[in-house]
Amino acid sequence: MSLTIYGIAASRAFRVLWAARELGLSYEHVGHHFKGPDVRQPGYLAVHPLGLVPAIVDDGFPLFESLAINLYLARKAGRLWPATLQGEGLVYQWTLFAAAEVEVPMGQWFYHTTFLPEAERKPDIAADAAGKLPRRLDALESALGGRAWLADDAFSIADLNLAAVLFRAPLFGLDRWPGVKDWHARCYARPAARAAVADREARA
Ligand SMILES: N[C@@H](CCC(=O)N[C@@H](CS)C(=O)NCC(=O)O)C(=O)O
Repeated sequence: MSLTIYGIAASRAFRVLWAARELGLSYEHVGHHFKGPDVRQPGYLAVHPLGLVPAIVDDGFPLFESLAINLYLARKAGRLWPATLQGEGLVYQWTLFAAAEVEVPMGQWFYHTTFLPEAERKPDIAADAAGKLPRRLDALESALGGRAWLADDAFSIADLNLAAVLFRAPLFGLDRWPGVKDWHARCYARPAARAAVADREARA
């Protein structure tokens, strides 16, 4: 039984490292930087054909796409996985919502307000992204509707995947969405999340 997780913690590998900690998995962490050169080597390209991070190799089985990796690891461990079929449907819904609806505007807003050097920021891209996020946060606020978690009644991989994609949301500001704000804080108060954030901040 061996699991290798590729990608520095200060990247989307953070999502997988958080999940692995939540699941109590033992793993080897290979902190390839997404800027290379390790990710350009044929050995790594056989694991992730685009040379991006993260990726895993689980007992010889390579897999990429951070949120898909998390679904796989949770399903395999039989943990963070809802007991009901409807709960499972919600795991797919919120994971695809994270990838298809939230990741791009969240990332563009962060890049063009904070991350890029000022000269490279494009205010029109930031404004467009900032215009898209409220409807998505409204949807999440109403789905939570006073509930603690997204699927069934327990923290699941649905919460982890969406909260991980919303890592920068507090910077955007969540005061208009108190349910989302509390849910986000609940997710990041978990010991596994705190440890993964600490690794990320250490740029491991
Ligand atoms: N959808 C992919 C995105 C992977 C991705 O873009 N990773 C970044 C690091 S966070 C990367 O490797 N960037 C290097 C590049 O674009 O060349 C996932 O979630 O795993």
